[in-house]
Amino acid sequence: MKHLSLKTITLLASGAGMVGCVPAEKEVQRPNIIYIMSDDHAYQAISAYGTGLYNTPNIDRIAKEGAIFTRATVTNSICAPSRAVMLTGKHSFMNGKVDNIHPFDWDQPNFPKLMQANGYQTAMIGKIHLDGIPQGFDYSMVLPGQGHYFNPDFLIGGERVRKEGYVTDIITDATIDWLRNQRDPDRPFCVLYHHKAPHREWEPAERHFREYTNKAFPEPDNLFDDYEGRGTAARSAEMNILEHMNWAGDSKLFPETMEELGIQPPVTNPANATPDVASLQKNLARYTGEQKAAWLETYTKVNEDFKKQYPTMTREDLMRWRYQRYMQDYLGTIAAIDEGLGKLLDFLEEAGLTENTIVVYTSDQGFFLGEHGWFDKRFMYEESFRTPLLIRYPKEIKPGKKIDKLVQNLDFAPTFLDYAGIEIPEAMQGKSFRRLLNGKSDQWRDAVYYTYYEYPSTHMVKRHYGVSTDRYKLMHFYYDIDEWEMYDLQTDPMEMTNIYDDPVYAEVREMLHRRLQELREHYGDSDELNEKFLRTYLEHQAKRN
Ligand code: SGN
Ligand code: CA
Repeated sequence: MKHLSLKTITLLASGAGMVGCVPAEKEVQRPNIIYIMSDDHAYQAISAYGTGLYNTPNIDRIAKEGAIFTRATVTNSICAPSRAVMLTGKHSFMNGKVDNIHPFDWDQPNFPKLMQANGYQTAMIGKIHLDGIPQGFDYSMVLPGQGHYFNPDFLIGGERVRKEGYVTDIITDATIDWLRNQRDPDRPFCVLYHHKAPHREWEPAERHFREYTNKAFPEPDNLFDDYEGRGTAARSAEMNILEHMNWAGDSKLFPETMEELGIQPPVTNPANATPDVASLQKNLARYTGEQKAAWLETYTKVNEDFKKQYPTMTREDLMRWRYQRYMQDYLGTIAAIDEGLGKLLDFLEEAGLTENTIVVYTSDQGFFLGEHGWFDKRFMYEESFRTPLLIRYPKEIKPGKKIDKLVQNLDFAPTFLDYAGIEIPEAMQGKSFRRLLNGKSDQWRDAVYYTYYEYPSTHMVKRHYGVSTDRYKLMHFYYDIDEWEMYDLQTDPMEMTNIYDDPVYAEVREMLHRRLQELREHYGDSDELNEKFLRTYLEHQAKRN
């Protein structure tokens, strides 16, 4: 790999076409990249997407001053695999990290390593969720595993350090500090600013739980979905807000309240259940005395209020109450993300970095916010398949741009390399979407491929793979079932009716089967690979039990 000059690189004025060649036409400064990613941040919880659920003024600034992708999706809707895809630009079955269980091989190429080798300074601050020492970063400060919201531990250059405070604020401050004080101002940088929030169990900062426990949010139309019209996978998944969410760990009922009212922890697959009361106790054990006192003051009110209502509540009322509790805490954690982003954007302005810095906001996947009665992700259904994606780069992106092309997290690595003027390795399976952003072309793929593997596991979402075009979706659920589902996203955007056997759609079904097969061949996926990953998964589970 050729090393490029430190501060500047000679690039073709035309943009994307310059990858790999360096003709002497025009000197331009290489852009900086700030790649912001949250964990489980549903696009429904960003006001720029117009869903009317929640206000995110600072995230919206990126869309106003740059571009918003309305149909960005992930290739595998779960945390660690999504991160592996973003780093490597390869599908899960090619980079090997198919689920949260299989190990990730840091020795394989990734985009930060390539940027580092080409004169960029690289930093990784926040949640990475991939075991082992991160490779490709000059500086790393990462949460071990899932990390904690309050007084979290970090691995700084591999050494464990406990930091007092709230995780989102700590990650924001560390990122701004690195940008302000620790980097070499003469070299371009690429920093991964990755939040733990809004991952379960949802613990907002004190300033936010005080405020959010008093708020009410609109319900989705299919909160009371009975899963008729879908297949076995939807009916057997364990992610219903009323049936499977923890009362203590998630809804913050105190163990005494549960006992007094005779409320039992949810019934979930015993091998995979997250303990209910123990979860809450474990999280609270990290709080300082002061943090805990504030927490108790707020959530005691919640418990007292619930105890008064409970005797007369129907199942519907209970679902409604739990949905509100869920949104109060989930959105409460996003409030700190939005504030932090505001601080970062202000810093960029102050430091004169706005013009030449690409700011990307995304999530490792989408999330269900009560749609189908669910929380969590994993399914190829829209809410978890889609992910928010907003990008600002004043030099190349006109403000207020809206793009509905089918981009994926697979495309991030090639896009970043393209902007940095670094050759995109052939082995990367994604495509740079720079030309969609700068308006040079609107040629793009017409279908995307998806895989999901982690089953049997927490939430019990069955193994599946599928294809989606801009209008239709076909999915195959396999392993302990063999079922196909198909949806028309235009007539049924909430995916309530499986039309796989509907004769009206016979031709569409054939077309989707063909596209699915083509994509599986194109990306190198197969039933044999599914078998291989299933075998190692089951071996791992057998060893654990
Ligand atoms: C934990 C969560 C699950 C979540 C997985 C994976 N339970 O087990 O709800 O699906 O992580 O999430 S919790 O009660 O322990 O929070 S992922 O984002 O890491 O893939
Ligand atoms: Ca996640």
